Amino acid sequence: MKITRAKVIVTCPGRNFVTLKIETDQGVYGIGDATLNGRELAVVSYLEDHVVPCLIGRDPRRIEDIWQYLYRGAYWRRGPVTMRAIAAVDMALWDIKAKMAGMPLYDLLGGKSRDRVMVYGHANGRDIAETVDAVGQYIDMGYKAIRAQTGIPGIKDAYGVGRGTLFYEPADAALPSETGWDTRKALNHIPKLFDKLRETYGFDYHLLHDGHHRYTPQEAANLGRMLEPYQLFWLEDCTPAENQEAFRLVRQHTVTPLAVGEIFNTIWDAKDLIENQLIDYIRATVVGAGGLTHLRRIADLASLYQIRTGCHGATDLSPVTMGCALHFDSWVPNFGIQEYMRHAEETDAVFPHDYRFDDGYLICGESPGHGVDIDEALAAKYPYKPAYLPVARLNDGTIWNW
Ligand code: GCO
Ligand code: MG
Repeated sequence: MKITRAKVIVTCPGRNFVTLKIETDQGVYGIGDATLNGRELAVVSYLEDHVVPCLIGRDPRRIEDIWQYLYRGAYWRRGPVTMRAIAAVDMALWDIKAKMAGMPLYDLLGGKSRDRVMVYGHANGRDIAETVDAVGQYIDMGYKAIRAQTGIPGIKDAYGVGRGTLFYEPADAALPSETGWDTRKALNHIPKLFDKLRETYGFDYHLLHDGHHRYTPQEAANLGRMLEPYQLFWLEDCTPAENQEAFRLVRQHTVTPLAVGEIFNTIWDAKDLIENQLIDYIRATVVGAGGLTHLRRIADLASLYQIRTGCHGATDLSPVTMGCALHFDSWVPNFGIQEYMRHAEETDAVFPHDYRFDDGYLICGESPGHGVDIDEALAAKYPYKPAYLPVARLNDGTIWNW
């Protein structure tokens, strides 16, 4: 069996997506996601100019060998562009193998460990009252777990606040828009949000919060401690993780569960965090961390320390990643939760898929493969539109972590 063609499809049905379609001499094809929000075309070139020529003629059944070939063979290991390209190939190859076996992908991974996948949605508002209402809407839709973010008085476009209450799309401008940040104001305001949420809805729902890399370790420890009475499911990205050791300080001072990893590319980004038990949830996902082949390794390492998974699932990961993630989530023994931001209707139409939402859970489809396809004719109607993530500045103009 041979790979005969691999093609990169760029489309913007509501937002930009990069998709890889691998075709074989047996008529079976596979689909992979290669979207890197704000740097999409770098991955397109990496795939078209440097990966696709190496794939033609290879046996698509040799997933592990092709993974190692692309990872070790590049010599320049790791990084978001390389690992997204590898992830796209990996997803497409698993899709092909599962289709050939006539099995849903979870069966090939080892079979289901659970019937349904608990997801969390994003509730946000310009102020506490609006966020409290938005959380109520999620509860009414059946969600058991909700991430809550709010506007903060005195901060221009605080992280996580969208235009409506239910949708949030940060990559909103042809050049990065400028937002503000003020840690003092945030530390004063965020605990009030969770106080109100617990007072309004009680303690039966899981609540999550994303710090989006804004705090120093000491500030993150302070926030984690202040949030303890509200028993969060997790506090995410409380401090940047390039220095994994930074989480030790946070950990020493708070029992609020910690999650990190949506920008991790490989197991090496998480190794110290996991082995030193500095986190509770690992957020690496299929497209970010080299596909299913590599994400499995991260999850297995995490399982030794009772650390659970919490795959990134924002709208900048295409339905292809969501489909793969749901097969992974259905199988992985140490599953925690899956992020689920709803895609726009146009996105869902371009990527026909067989997963579905039901009462706070996503249910993985049963069709052979990962269950997500691309409608190429429809995709062609939505040409690429440059869109960047924002930047953040402190009051004195200093660039901060967005
Ligand atoms: C999340 C994330 C996203 C990111 C986005 C960047 O937890 O869902 O923080 O909202 O900001 O994926 O492109
Ligand atoms: Mg996040």
